Amino acid sequence: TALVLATRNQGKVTELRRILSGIEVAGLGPDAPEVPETEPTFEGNALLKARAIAAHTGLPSVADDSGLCVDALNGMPGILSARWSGRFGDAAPDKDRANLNLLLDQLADVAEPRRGAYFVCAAALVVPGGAEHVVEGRMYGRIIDAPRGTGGFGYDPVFVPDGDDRTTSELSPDEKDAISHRGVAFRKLAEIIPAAIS
Ligand code: ITT
Repeated sequence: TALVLATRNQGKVTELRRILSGIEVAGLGPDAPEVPETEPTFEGNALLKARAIAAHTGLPSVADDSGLCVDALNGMPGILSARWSGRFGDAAPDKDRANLNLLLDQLADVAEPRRGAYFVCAAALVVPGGAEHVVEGRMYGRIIDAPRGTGGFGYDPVFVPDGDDRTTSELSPDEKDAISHRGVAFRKLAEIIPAAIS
């Protein structure tokens, strides 16, 4: 194994395997530690997760901390995006839908011109006993008022990226990767990875 993906989010795992194709990656084992996200920034939390898994496995590890920042909500849910509705963990399969419904409720009285939002992804690489890197990607767009599409995960069914009329759930996987916060961040990280882990 060249690299461990320090995430329990299956939507991220699917996308990261695609974006990092060509690099050998492994998922987390069942005994991997839970890492509390205690930092106030995406970068800080991505580094916390990558450091913890690098220490646990002794292998170079990459982590993704990401979220949706909504203009009319002053940047919320931001770093709280995964746990906004109060549901936690892998045992809550309806968590994504609960978060999405909360977002639609909060924006119910917000008119179209004020429904701007962007996704952020911080991508961290930690090599045991070696370097640490963290880079960021963003995708700008707006929140529509009812979910559309079946692809992606999380808030994708209500996010329409700038320059398109479809939600990121309605894009093909390749189309989403080409413009997404995660695609931008991890393509940057992929340029660093070969030298960093050799
Ligand atoms: P790990 O910490 O195990 O990686 P997590 O889901 O808890 O998993 P985050 O704290 O980074 O990860 O939360 C990211 C949340 O932001 C995610 O659960 C979605 O709700 C949302 N999100 C991030 N990227 C997204 C994307 O591409 N499309 C839709 N929603 C996204």
